[in-house]
Amino acid sequence: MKTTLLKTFAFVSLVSIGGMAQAQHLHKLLPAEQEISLDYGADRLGKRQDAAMQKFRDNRLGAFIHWGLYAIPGGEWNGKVYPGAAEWLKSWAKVPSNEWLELMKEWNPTKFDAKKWAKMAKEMGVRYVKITTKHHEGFCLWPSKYTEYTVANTPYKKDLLGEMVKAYNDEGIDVHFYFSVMDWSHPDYRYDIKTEEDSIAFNRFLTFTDNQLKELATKYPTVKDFWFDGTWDASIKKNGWWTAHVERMLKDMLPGVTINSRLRADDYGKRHFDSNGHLMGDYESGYERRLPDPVKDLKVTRWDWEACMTVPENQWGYHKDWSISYVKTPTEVLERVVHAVSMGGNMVVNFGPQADGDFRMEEKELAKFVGSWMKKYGECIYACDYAGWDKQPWGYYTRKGEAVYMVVFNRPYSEHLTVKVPKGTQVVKAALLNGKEVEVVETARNEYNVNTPVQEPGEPFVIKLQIKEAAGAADKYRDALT
Ligand code: H76
Repeated sequence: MKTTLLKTFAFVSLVSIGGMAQAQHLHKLLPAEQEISLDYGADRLGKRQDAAMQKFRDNRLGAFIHWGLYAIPGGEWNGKVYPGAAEWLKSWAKVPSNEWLELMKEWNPTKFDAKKWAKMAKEMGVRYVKITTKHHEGFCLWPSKYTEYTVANTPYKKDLLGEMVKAYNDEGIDVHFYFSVMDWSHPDYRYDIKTEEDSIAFNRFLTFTDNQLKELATKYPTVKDFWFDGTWDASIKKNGWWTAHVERMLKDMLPGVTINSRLRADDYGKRHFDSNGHLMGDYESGYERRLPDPVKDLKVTRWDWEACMTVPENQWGYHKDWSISYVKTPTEVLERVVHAVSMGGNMVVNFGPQADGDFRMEEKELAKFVGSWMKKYGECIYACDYAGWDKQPWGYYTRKGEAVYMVVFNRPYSEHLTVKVPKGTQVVKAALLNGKEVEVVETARNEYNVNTPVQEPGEPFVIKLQIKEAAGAADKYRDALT
């Protein structure tokens, strides 16, 4: 009996991950007259325009923190190192929950210093941090009164989440909560609802989850966002009403709070985008470890979105051996941040702290590298958006009002950067961010050469273009993209 259960569990987990990787959420908009009526579909059309959403958007660069019991084994169980995501080790090594949760006895991050963490984030230039309050394993970084599997029942005892919220907020950094609905520690969790018993148990589980969410919203009222994960199972798709209820409940409790699309399923179990093709939640959160195609996927500029990325191929929690997969260079990480912003999205870079509360060397170096670049060039990231210009091979455009930023990753041998502007747009001036002017030559209608400055160092750099547009030019160009 036990082995069968475990096998089923491992199978379901693998299917879940496979399904996630391939999930292509359709967002085909139906003509208005063909729309069907939904009780649990999108509650809004188009982007949210309020100040809290604008802040979310303007932040642009965030950090993810994946921290839980999985940091202790760091990808190794009984002498075997598993190459899969470290935070899924329980599943790879088929460890029963009670055995896994024994790790709580070893949870004592003596080097943890919330202020240091917040300083590191500040120096990196991130404007927000997404923290795993509870990952799939079920272990809570806050002293939840609805389960015994919390930090309160470890040698560390203190409220880790509370310390983090305070420290980040003190540095002026927004805190977002990651929350996994799927909970491997809870006996009432179900992957699917097949019997009356399943349905009764799962309803108890949903009440438990509501209680935990209300507890988080009450204890930490400065939280700006809930980012749901572990919401792909049939049990949740069959309870779309509950996802709509959670969104409403949190928005009633915390005015302005933002919620990711991954929470949501509609009346028919359609996720992220409802059966009429409208985004549910406030921003699309399907871009995990991948980005939209810079040429084909520009429809993403119709809604807010946030991508998140790992530094190795697929490690979120701490894994002791990063040599088993490709690890991105700091410049590659930076390029993804710029790429996301150039397409009107946010980027969240993941960190998997060690069990002792310190960060691995590679992550410290990465944070420093990004931070020193952001100090010089952050003007092209914060509060910037999709520019609507044809992408060129030298890099990416971002835009803020009448300023278009060229973020140059590849310098051509010719030293001329081609810029093609939409009809009715003129480049008036080009300069480095330190104010030094750069030569611009009009080479054809709607086309310029911007000459790269010789003295720039070998790092990606930014040229700011001041532009002039005929009224409506940008809007017209955007329309043509659909
Ligand atoms: C699959 C999966 C989860 N989603 C990512 C954001 C990580 O938390 C990973 O474990």
